[in-house]
Amino acid sequence: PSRRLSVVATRRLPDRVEARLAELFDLHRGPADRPMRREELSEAMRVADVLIPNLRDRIDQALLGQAGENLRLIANFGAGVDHIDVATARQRGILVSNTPDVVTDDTADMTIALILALLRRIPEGLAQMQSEDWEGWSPDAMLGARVAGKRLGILGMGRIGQAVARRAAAFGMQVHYHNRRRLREETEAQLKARYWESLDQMVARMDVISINCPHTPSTYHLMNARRLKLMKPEAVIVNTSRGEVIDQNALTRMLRAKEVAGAGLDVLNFESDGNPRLRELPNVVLLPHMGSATREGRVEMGEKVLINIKTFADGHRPPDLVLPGMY
Ligand code: 8YV
Repeated sequence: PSRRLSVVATRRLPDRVEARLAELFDLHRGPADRPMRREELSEAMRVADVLIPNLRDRIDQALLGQAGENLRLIANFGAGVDHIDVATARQRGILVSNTPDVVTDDTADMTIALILALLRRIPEGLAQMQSEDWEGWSPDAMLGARVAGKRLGILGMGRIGQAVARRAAAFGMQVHYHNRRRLREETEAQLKARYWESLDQMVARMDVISINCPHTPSTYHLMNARRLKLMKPEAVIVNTSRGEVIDQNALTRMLRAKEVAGAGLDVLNFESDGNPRLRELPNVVLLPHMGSATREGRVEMGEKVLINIKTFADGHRPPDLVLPGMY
Protein backbone atom coordinates (compact mmCIF):
# COMPACT_ATOMS: atom_id res chain seq x y z
CA PRO A 1 0.00 0.00 0.00
CA SER A 2 1.20 3.52 -0.76
CA ARG A 3 2.13 5.73 2.16
CA ARG A 4 -0.45 8.02 3.74
CA LEU A 5 -0.51 11.52 2.26
CA SER A 6 0.97 14.20 4.44
CA VAL A 7 -1.62 16.95 4.82
CA VAL A 8 -0.81 20.28 6.47
CA ALA A 9 -3.66 22.55 7.54
CA THR A 10 -2.29 26.01 8.26
CA ARG A 11 -5.02 26.65 10.81
CA ARG A 12 -7.60 24.82 12.92
CA LEU A 13 -10.49 23.26 11.03
CA PRO A 14 -13.84 22.20 12.53
CA ASP A 15 -13.28 19.21 14.89
CA ARG A 16 -15.30 16.81 12.83
CA VAL A 17 -13.30 17.62 9.72
CA GLU A 18 -9.96 17.36 11.50
CA ALA A 19 -10.95 13.98 12.93
CA ARG A 20 -11.83 12.63 9.51
CA LEU A 21 -8.68 14.06 7.92
CA ALA A 22 -6.57 12.48 10.66
CA GLU A 23 -8.21 9.12 10.03
CA LEU A 24 -7.37 9.17 6.34
CA PHE A 25 -4.12 11.11 6.20
CA ASP A 26 -1.05 12.04 8.13
CA LEU A 27 -2.44 15.37 9.40
CA HIS A 28 -0.35 18.24 10.72
CA ARG A 29 -1.81 21.50 11.85
CA GLY A 30 -0.48 25.04 12.15
CA PRO A 31 -0.81 27.10 15.34
CA ALA A 32 -4.35 27.36 16.70
CA ASP A 33 -4.25 31.04 17.58
CA ARG A 34 -2.49 32.79 14.70
CA PRO A 35 -1.74 32.43 11.00
CA MET A 36 1.46 30.65 10.05
CA ARG A 37 4.49 32.86 9.67
CA ARG A 38 6.04 32.91 6.24
CA GLU A 39 8.91 30.60 7.24
CA GLU A 40 6.43 28.14 8.72
CA LEU A 41 4.32 28.24 5.58
CA SER A 42 7.38 27.71 3.42
CA GLU A 43 8.43 24.73 5.56
CA ALA A 44 4.89 23.32 5.36
CA MET A 45 5.00 23.56 1.57
CA ARG A 46 8.38 21.82 1.54
CA VAL A 47 7.16 18.76 3.45
CA ALA A 48 3.46 18.42 2.59
CA ASP A 49 1.74 16.50 -0.20
CA VAL A 50 -1.36 18.57 0.36
CA LEU A 51 -1.67 22.02 1.90
CA ILE A 52 -4.90 23.44 3.37
CA PRO A 53 -4.42 27.21 3.51
CA ASN A 54 -6.89 30.01 4.09
CA LEU A 55 -7.08 33.59 2.91
CA ARG A 56 -4.43 34.75 5.38
CA ASP A 57 -1.74 32.58 3.78
CA ARG A 58 -0.21 34.43 0.84
CA ILE A 59 0.93 31.71 -1.51
CA ASP A 60 2.83 33.68 -4.10
CA GLN A 61 5.37 32.85 -6.77
CA ALA A 62 8.32 33.03 -4.37
CA LEU A 63 6.74 30.60 -1.93
CA LEU A 64 5.64 28.23 -4.69
CA GLY A 65 9.24 28.30 -5.93
CA GLN A 66 10.31 26.78 -2.59
CA ALA A 67 7.61 24.09 -2.58
CA GLY A 68 8.78 20.50 -2.27
CA GLU A 69 8.48 17.91 -5.03
CA ASN A 70 5.71 16.23 -3.06
CA LEU A 71 3.32 19.16 -2.96
CA ARG A 72 0.57 18.30 -5.42
CA LEU A 73 -2.60 19.92 -4.11
CA ILE A 74 -3.45 23.20 -2.43
CA ALA A 75 -6.97 22.62 -1.08
CA ASN A 76 -8.02 26.11 -0.03
CA PHE A 77 -10.37 26.55 2.93
CA GLY A 78 -12.48 29.28 1.32
CA ALA A 79 -13.96 30.22 -2.03
CA GLY A 80 -11.76 33.20 -2.90
CA VAL A 81 -8.31 32.25 -4.19
CA ASP A 82 -6.84 35.70 -4.73
CA HIS A 83 -4.13 34.93 -2.15
CA ILE A 84 -2.87 32.02 -4.27
CA ASP A 85 -0.87 32.38 -7.49
CA VAL A 86 -2.93 29.79 -9.35
CA ALA A 87 -1.06 30.17 -12.65
CA THR A 88 2.35 29.53 -11.08
CA ALA A 89 0.95 26.60 -9.12
CA ARG A 90 -0.33 25.09 -12.34
CA GLN A 91 3.01 25.56 -14.10
CA ARG A 92 4.59 23.61 -11.26
CA GLY A 93 2.01 20.86 -11.52
CA ILE A 94 0.28 21.78 -8.26
CA LEU A 95 -3.52 21.65 -8.32
CA VAL A 96 -5.64 24.23 -6.50
CA SER A 97 -9.17 23.63 -5.21
CA ASN A 98 -11.59 25.85 -3.28
CA THR A 99 -14.94 25.72 -1.43
CA PRO A 100 -17.64 27.43 -3.50
CA ASP A 101 -21.44 27.08 -2.95
CA VAL A 102 -21.25 26.53 0.82
CA VAL A 103 -20.40 30.22 1.39
CA THR A 104 -23.13 31.55 -0.92
CA ASP A 105 -26.18 31.92 1.35
CA ASP A 106 -24.27 33.21 4.37
CA THR A 107 -22.38 35.82 2.35
CA ALA A 108 -25.56 36.93 0.61
CA ASP A 109 -27.29 37.25 4.00
CA MET A 110 -24.46 39.45 5.24
CA THR A 111 -24.74 41.63 2.14
CA ILE A 112 -28.41 42.23 2.89
CA ALA A 113 -27.59 42.82 6.57
CA LEU A 114 -25.15 45.58 5.55
CA ILE A 115 -27.71 47.16 3.23
CA LEU A 116 -30.33 47.17 6.01
CA ALA A 117 -27.81 48.40 8.58
CA LEU A 118 -26.83 51.33 6.39
CA LEU A 119 -30.21 52.38 5.07
CA ARG A 120 -31.96 51.94 8.43
CA ARG A 121 -29.06 53.24 10.55
CA ILE A 122 -28.94 50.21 12.83
CA PRO A 123 -25.39 50.81 14.19
CA GLU A 124 -26.31 54.41 15.07
CA GLY A 125 -29.43 53.14 16.84
CA LEU A 126 -27.38 50.61 18.81
CA ALA A 127 -24.84 53.24 19.76
CA GLN A 128 -27.59 55.55 20.97
CA MET A 129 -29.09 52.87 23.21
CA GLN A 130 -25.68 51.98 24.60
CA SER A 131 -24.77 55.58 25.37
CA GLU A 132 -27.67 55.99 27.84
CA ASP A 133 -28.57 59.40 26.41
CA TRP A 134 -31.67 58.23 24.63
CA GLU A 135 -34.47 60.66 25.30
CA GLY A 136 -37.30 58.51 24.03
CA TRP A 137 -39.06 58.28 20.74
CA SER A 138 -39.62 61.32 18.60
CA PRO A 139 -41.19 61.48 15.16
CA ASP A 140 -38.14 62.79 13.37
CA ALA A 141 -35.50 60.69 15.14
CA MET A 142 -33.32 58.14 13.36
CA LEU A 143 -34.99 58.51 9.99
CA GLY A 144 -33.39 56.23 7.48
CA ALA A 145 -34.13 55.40 3.87
CA ARG A 146 -36.78 52.87 2.82
CA VAL A 147 -35.29 49.70 1.36
CA ALA A 148 -38.29 48.76 -0.80
CA GLY A 149 -38.19 50.44 -4.18
CA LYS A 150 -34.48 51.24 -4.10
CA ARG A 151 -32.28 50.29 -7.02
CA LEU A 152 -29.61 47.77 -6.17
CA GLY A 153 -26.69 47.39 -8.59
CA ILE A 154 -24.87 44.09 -8.14
CA LEU A 155 -21.31 44.05 -9.43
CA GLY A 156 -20.52 40.41 -10.09
CA MET A 157 -23.50 38.15 -10.75
CA GLY A 158 -22.04 34.76 -9.85
CA ARG A 159 -23.44 32.46 -7.20
CA ILE A 160 -23.31 35.03 -4.41
CA GLY A 161 -24.52 37.90 -6.59
CA GLN A 162 -27.54 35.85 -7.64
CA ALA A 163 -28.31 34.89 -4.04
CA VAL A 164 -28.19 38.62 -3.16
CA ALA A 165 -30.52 39.35 -6.08
CA ARG A 166 -33.13 36.84 -4.84
CA ARG A 167 -33.05 38.25 -1.32
CA ALA A 168 -33.14 41.87 -2.51
CA ALA A 169 -36.16 41.18 -4.71
CA ALA A 170 -37.96 39.79 -1.66
CA PHE A 171 -37.28 43.11 0.08
CA GLY A 172 -38.87 44.93 -2.85
CA MET A 173 -35.62 46.27 -4.28
CA GLN A 174 -35.17 46.68 -8.03
CA VAL A 175 -32.27 44.50 -9.06
CA HIS A 176 -29.67 45.54 -11.63
CA TYR A 177 -26.33 43.94 -12.38
CA HIS A 178 -23.07 44.14 -14.24
CA ASN A 179 -21.02 41.05 -14.99
CA ARG A 180 -18.28 39.90 -17.37
CA ARG A 181 -20.89 37.82 -19.14
CA ARG A 182 -24.58 38.47 -19.36
CA LEU A 183 -26.74 35.79 -17.71
CA ARG A 184 -28.97 33.53 -19.75
CA GLU A 185 -32.31 35.11 -20.53
CA GLU A 186 -34.26 32.66 -18.32
CA THR A 187 -31.99 33.28 -15.36
CA GLU A 188 -32.28 37.03 -15.81
CA ALA A 189 -36.07 36.73 -15.96
CA GLN A 190 -36.17 34.50 -12.90
CA LEU A 191 -34.07 36.95 -10.93
CA LYS A 192 -35.94 39.95 -12.38
CA ALA A 193 -32.53 41.50 -12.86
CA ARG A 194 -31.64 44.11 -15.46
CA TYR A 195 -28.23 43.79 -17.11
CA TRP A 196 -25.98 46.80 -17.66
CA GLU A 197 -23.17 46.33 -20.11
CA SER A 198 -21.63 49.59 -18.94
CA LEU A 199 -20.59 49.54 -15.30
CA ASP A 200 -20.29 53.35 -15.37
CA GLN A 201 -23.89 53.75 -16.46
CA MET A 202 -25.14 51.32 -13.86
CA VAL A 203 -23.14 52.93 -11.03
CA ALA A 204 -24.54 56.36 -11.89
CA ARG A 205 -28.14 55.23 -11.50
CA MET A 206 -28.13 53.02 -8.40
CA ASP A 207 -29.15 53.74 -4.79
CA VAL A 208 -27.07 50.84 -3.50
CA ILE A 209 -24.01 49.19 -5.08
CA SER A 210 -23.04 45.70 -3.91
CA ILE A 211 -19.63 44.22 -4.69
CA ASN A 212 -19.93 40.48 -5.28
CA CYS A 213 -17.17 39.75 -7.78
CA PRO A 214 -13.89 38.03 -6.93
CA HIS A 215 -10.68 40.00 -6.59
CA THR A 216 -8.62 39.40 -9.74
CA PRO A 217 -6.19 41.57 -11.73
CA SER A 218 -9.15 42.82 -13.77
CA THR A 219 -11.37 43.68 -10.79
CA TYR A 220 -8.63 45.33 -8.70
CA HIS A 221 -9.87 48.88 -7.89
CA LEU A 222 -12.79 48.44 -10.27
CA MET A 223 -14.54 50.94 -8.00
CA ASN A 224 -11.86 53.61 -8.36
CA ALA A 225 -12.19 57.32 -7.57
CA ARG A 226 -13.64 58.08 -10.98
CA ARG A 227 -16.39 55.46 -10.64
CA LEU A 228 -17.12 56.27 -7.01
CA LYS A 229 -17.70 59.86 -8.16
CA LEU A 230 -20.37 58.63 -10.58
CA MET A 231 -22.52 57.39 -7.67
CA LYS A 232 -25.59 59.44 -6.81
CA PRO A 233 -24.87 61.65 -3.77
CA GLU A 234 -27.29 59.67 -1.57
CA ALA A 235 -26.13 56.25 -2.79
CA VAL A 236 -24.29 53.75 -0.60
CA ILE A 237 -21.89 50.91 -1.36
CA VAL A 238 -21.51 47.53 0.34
CA ASN A 239 -18.70 45.01 -0.06
CA THR A 240 -18.66 41.39 1.12
CA SER A 241 -16.10 40.27 -1.49
CA ARG A 242 -12.56 41.57 -1.17
CA GLY A 243 -11.36 45.01 -0.12
CA GLU A 244 -9.14 45.35 -3.17
CA VAL A 245 -12.10 45.74 -5.53
CA ILE A 246 -12.62 49.25 -4.12
CA ASP A 247 -9.95 51.94 -4.02
CA GLN A 248 -10.26 52.23 -0.27
CA ASN A 249 -8.25 55.42 0.10
CA ALA A 250 -10.45 57.15 -2.49
CA LEU A 251 -13.58 55.79 -0.78
CA THR A 252 -12.39 57.03 2.61
CA ARG A 253 -11.76 60.52 1.22
CA MET A 254 -15.13 60.62 -0.49
CA LEU A 255 -17.08 59.33 2.52
CA ARG A 256 -15.43 62.07 4.52
CA ALA A 257 -16.37 64.70 1.98
CA LYS A 258 -19.90 63.19 1.87
CA GLU A 259 -19.47 62.56 -1.86
CA VAL A 260 -20.43 58.95 -1.09
CA ALA A 261 -23.27 58.76 1.43
CA GLY A 262 -22.30 55.52 3.14
CA ALA A 263 -20.39 52.26 2.99
CA GLY A 264 -20.92 48.84 4.54
CA LEU A 265 -17.70 46.87 4.43
CA ASP A 266 -17.21 43.29 5.59
CA VAL A 267 -13.81 43.30 3.91
CA LEU A 268 -10.98 45.78 3.90
CA ASN A 269 -7.83 46.24 1.89
CA PHE A 270 -5.16 46.10 4.55
CA GLU A 271 -2.60 47.52 2.16
CA SER A 272 -4.55 50.80 2.10
CA ASP A 273 -4.13 53.42 4.76
CA GLY A 274 -7.89 54.04 5.00
CA ASN A 275 -8.66 51.58 7.79
CA PRO A 276 -8.23 53.71 10.94
CA ARG A 277 -9.80 56.71 9.25
CA LEU A 278 -12.73 54.62 8.00
CA ARG A 279 -13.47 53.52 11.55
CA GLU A 280 -14.02 57.10 12.64
CA LEU A 281 -16.65 57.88 10.03
CA PRO A 282 -20.32 57.85 11.08
CA ASN A 283 -21.60 56.77 7.66
CA VAL A 284 -19.59 53.55 7.63
CA VAL A 285 -20.51 50.09 8.93
CA LEU A 286 -17.44 47.90 9.33
CA LEU A 287 -17.52 44.16 9.96
CA PRO A 288 -14.54 41.82 10.53
CA HIS A 289 -14.88 39.65 7.38
CA MET A 290 -17.67 37.52 8.81
CA GLY A 291 -19.67 36.97 5.61
CA SER A 292 -19.28 33.20 5.66
CA ALA A 293 -18.78 32.89 9.40
CA THR A 294 -21.54 30.50 10.47
CA ARG A 295 -20.95 27.25 12.36
CA GLU A 296 -22.76 25.34 9.63
CA GLY A 297 -20.80 27.08 6.89
CA ARG A 298 -17.41 26.36 8.43
CA VAL A 299 -18.22 22.66 8.78
CA GLU A 300 -19.42 22.54 5.18
CA MET A 301 -16.29 24.36 4.01
CA GLY A 302 -14.18 21.79 5.86
CA GLU A 303 -16.18 18.93 4.37
CA LYS A 304 -15.62 20.37 0.90
CA VAL A 305 -11.89 20.56 1.54
CA LEU A 306 -12.02 16.94 2.66
CA ILE A 307 -13.88 15.80 -0.47
CA ASN A 308 -11.41 17.61 -2.70
CA ILE A 309 -8.43 15.96 -0.99
CA LYS A 310 -10.03 12.53 -0.86
CA THR A 311 -10.98 12.62 -4.54
CA PHE A 312 -7.46 13.70 -5.41
CA ALA A 313 -5.98 10.96 -3.19
CA ASP A 314 -8.14 8.42 -5.03
CA GLY A 315 -6.52 9.51 -8.28
CA HIS A 316 -9.31 11.69 -9.62
CA ARG A 317 -9.73 15.35 -10.39
CA PRO A 318 -10.87 17.33 -7.31
CA PRO A 319 -14.47 18.47 -7.85
CA ASP A 320 -13.69 22.11 -7.03
CA LEU A 321 -10.55 22.43 -9.11
CA VAL A 322 -9.57 26.06 -9.75
CA LEU A 323 -8.01 26.80 -13.12
CA PRO A 324 -6.05 29.96 -13.96
CA GLY A 325 -8.39 32.71 -15.14
CA MET A 326 -11.48 30.92 -13.81
CA TYR A 327 -12.18 33.68 -11.31
C1 8YV B 1 -13.53 32.64 4.36
C2 8YV B 1 -14.00 33.94 2.21
O1 8YV B 1 -13.71 33.08 5.65
O2 8YV B 1 -14.58 31.97 1.06
C3 8YV B 1 -14.02 33.06 1.03
O3 8YV B 1 -13.46 33.48 0.00
O4 8YV B 1 -13.62 35.05 2.14
C4 8YV B 1 -14.49 33.42 3.51
O5 8YV B 1 -15.58 32.58 3.27
C5 8YV B 1 -12.11 32.68 3.98
O6 8YV B 1 -11.88 32.56 2.63
C6 8YV B 1 -11.32 31.59 4.66
O7 8YV B 1 -10.15 31.30 3.92
